[in-house]
Amino acid sequence: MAEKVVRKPDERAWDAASVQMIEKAQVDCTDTCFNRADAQAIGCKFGESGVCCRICYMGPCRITPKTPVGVCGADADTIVARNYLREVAAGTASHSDHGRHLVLLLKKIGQGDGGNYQIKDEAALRRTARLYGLEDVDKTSQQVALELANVLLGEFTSQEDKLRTMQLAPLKRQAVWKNLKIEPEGIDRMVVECLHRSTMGVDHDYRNVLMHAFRTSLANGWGGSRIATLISDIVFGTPSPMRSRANLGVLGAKTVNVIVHGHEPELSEMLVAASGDPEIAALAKAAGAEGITLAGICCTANEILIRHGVPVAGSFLQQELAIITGAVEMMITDVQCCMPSLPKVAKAYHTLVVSTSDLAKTIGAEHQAFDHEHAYDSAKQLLKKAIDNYKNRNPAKVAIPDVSQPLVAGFSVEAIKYMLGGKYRASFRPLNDAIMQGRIKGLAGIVGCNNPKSKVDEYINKLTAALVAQNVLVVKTGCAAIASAKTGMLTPEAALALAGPGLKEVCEAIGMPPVLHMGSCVDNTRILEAATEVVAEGGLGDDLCDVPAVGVAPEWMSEKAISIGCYFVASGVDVILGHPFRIGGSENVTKFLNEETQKLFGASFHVCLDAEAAAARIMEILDRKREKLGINTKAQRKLMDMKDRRALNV
Ligand code: BF8
Ligand code: SF4
Repeated sequence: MAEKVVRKPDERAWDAASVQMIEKAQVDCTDTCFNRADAQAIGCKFGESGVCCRICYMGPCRITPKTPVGVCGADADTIVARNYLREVAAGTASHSDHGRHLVLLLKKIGQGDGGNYQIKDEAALRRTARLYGLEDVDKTSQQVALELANVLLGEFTSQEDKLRTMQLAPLKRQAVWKNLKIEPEGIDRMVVECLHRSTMGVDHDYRNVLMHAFRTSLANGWGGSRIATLISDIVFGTPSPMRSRANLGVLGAKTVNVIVHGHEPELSEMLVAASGDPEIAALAKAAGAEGITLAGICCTANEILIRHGVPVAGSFLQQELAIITGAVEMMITDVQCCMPSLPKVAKAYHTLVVSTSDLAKTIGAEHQAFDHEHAYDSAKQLLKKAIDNYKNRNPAKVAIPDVSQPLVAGFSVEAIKYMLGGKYRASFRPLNDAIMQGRIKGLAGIVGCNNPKSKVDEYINKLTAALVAQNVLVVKTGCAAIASAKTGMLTPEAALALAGPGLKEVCEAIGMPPVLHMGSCVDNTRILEAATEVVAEGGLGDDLCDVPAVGVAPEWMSEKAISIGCYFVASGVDVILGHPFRIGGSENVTKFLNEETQKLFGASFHVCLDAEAAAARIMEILDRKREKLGINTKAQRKLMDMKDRRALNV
């Protein structure tokens, strides 16, 4: 039997702040996901390969050489495909429910009932309304907001009509979906159908099951998530590049530290506003602090970073480590990626963990439901409580790592267009030209989570550096973006120093960094939007699968990442995974997802276990696409080789 391995702190994380806090956790005898991951290392092989079925109570059944089918007769293909479908359903549901909450907020604003929430970006509202074919001339923003919200609510509930948001994709891609009969109807209907199809005795043909997984994921990427991004931009503002800092060193030694953790921007936006309230500043001073520091963890961090420049305390696997600094007065959570361990970790310190969504309660956390009708006051109440807790900070337990890096983030498609073409000629033309000339080889979206099974951030950062050096423009979201931020790679200066000569030349000419932080995980749809702009601009094919672009999820862990991976592949973008799905128990399912999808979508999944293998595979894919487009001409290759050699002085 394999032996359990207990890894040293510097084998668990790449950045110095995390390593320091993992060491401190050991001194403080605090449990973290890192030692729990080591304890769980010898996982269940049936679960891992996807061949455990718990769908009905004749089981649970597991597939072995002696028992090749379950009690009902389901074989490995059926069981693996059904389990996979349920993962995609959960990932889709998470992002889409987030989107739904924002639609409901937009509706309230449209009804004049938004309380402290308003339309921040009128241009984004009208632009989006027009995307959905709504007439906005001579209408107030409130009227447009209400009409748009009603249309978007229909995207969730539609029983017969196909999703309207799909029409934002290139026409040729829409035809692919139509021919394959995977255009989704309402988002909610897709998720319900996943559960129906995968219950005992329904859909047993693994291909049919998996095609519905792709259909459901499209309802996420071109539905729920896209809607979440569109409305966030309308209500909270379309992001544009701004400077900030990332890592645990952003916490203040003498300030009241409040961390907002989770995903939905309604809460974090109001906390940003309330943290600037003079009354809050005065109360913090009266409590003996120099002020208040608001910082984010996980995707909510990305949301307020890209719109307000609020510093990022850390990514997903730093949520416990932030508390272990001993300097966090309050951690406020809403939904998704908030570990149930937080109150237990907090017990060893003075941190108050407050949950705010009725969807998400945790034993040991104080629950204070966020009052959307009195959002500003509700946020202020939370901050006041945090200030009150400052007196309980125990200096003997405080150790804030002196580690943080500067960054630039907030590259929405609008912002990229503006950078590329200027205010009056905003367009993707210069990017397309650079790709066609071979100065930029292609685009890579490096996205997704961290996973304590591997050394945090290592794969993400090594891969980013390797791709940038080979003239690949890298766009990022989620925790993968935070990983780059923590290395300093999100400053134009640092990234340019790593960039290959062609990419460097283009970025310097345009004034654009070679690694672009585009937002949170729902903002992966911005990557699809950017790829759609590239297609629309012309010269690089007429479908997303023609564009030299890939998606990568190096250290993924969440069901949301599975759904994202599926909608990328179904959209025609190859996806590299740093570790495989739980499908190894079915050769057919593995072959379908990793090979056959190429024929259907022009893209598939590829598993590359380390950054070196991933970089090589990505360059291969980009090269193949370039060849197909006819832009890898010998003359261009020779020119680039000469330029590369000149830049390297050889
Ligand atoms: O939604 S990247 S660990 S925080 S799931 Fe979670 Fe993964 Fe981070 Fe954002 Ni996305
Ligand atoms: Fe077993 Fe079939 Fe029930 Fe699954 S659905 S638990 S394979 S009997």
